[in-house]
Amino acid sequence: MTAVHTPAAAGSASADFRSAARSSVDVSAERVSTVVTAVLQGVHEVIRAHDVTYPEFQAAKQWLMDLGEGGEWPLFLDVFAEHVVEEVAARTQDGTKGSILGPYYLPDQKELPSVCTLPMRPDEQGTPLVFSGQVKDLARLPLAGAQLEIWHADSEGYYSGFAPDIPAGNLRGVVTTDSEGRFEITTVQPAPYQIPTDGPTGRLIGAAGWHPWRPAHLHLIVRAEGHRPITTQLYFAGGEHVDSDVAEAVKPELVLTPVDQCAVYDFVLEPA
Ligand code: MBD
Ligand code: FE
Repeated sequence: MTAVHTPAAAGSASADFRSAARSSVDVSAERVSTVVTAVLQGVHEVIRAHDVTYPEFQAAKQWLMDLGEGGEWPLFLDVFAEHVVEEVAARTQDGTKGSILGPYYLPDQKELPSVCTLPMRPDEQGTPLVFSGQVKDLARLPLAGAQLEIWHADSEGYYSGFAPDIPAGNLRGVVTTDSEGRFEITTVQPAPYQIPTDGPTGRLIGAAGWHPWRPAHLHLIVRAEGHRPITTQLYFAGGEHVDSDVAEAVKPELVLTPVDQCAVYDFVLEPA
């Protein structure tokens, strides 16, 4: 299970993000000043409290330059900061718990019926996994025609679109629920994800003596008309790193317990 990730592969999350996220938020000067001042005060405080030296400051500057040049800003921010943004968003969210989007989402994937198999290579490796369930509203009434965007790593921890040699769209799809809000998706068990150890994010993790792993997970965005979409992830009970996710994105409500390679999960969406 030692997947070899190249920084270049992780880096393409950067170009993808840039093209997808051009839509800018309307932010007042007051808001910019408030938030940016607070960020800078935090940095100043750390420098004072820890007696940060000139060589350390220059090394940090060099590392930040490497992070940008390596295209790893999306990876770094989604691993180390997104979980707190999600925590704040979750303060007003009812229904199924959310989790972070991460750097490997791609829009416009293959549309699939309620009972389906995700696009995969003819010789796709890995243990089969049948993931089924129902999408419901807060009153637990089924949501017919809901959409589940699903994407996950392969049995070596690689994502299509971000690793060489994996066909576009592999292990990604947009599934529509049936008249009872049900779905049944056949795929393969993903492997844990290792942050590429040879890029700037991995070098930082190594330098700090942390571990670079996320537990195996399925990514989902679940949408239904008139309802607030939910971005989440599902994990596997007893899996490696479930209790020590480097991205701190595991919630107890999001852990599946598969039986005979079948995992069941019902999603609950709140009104928009
Ligand atoms: C992942 O697969 C992921 O989901 C996140 C959030 C960060 C890095 C890799
Ligand atoms: Fe992921």
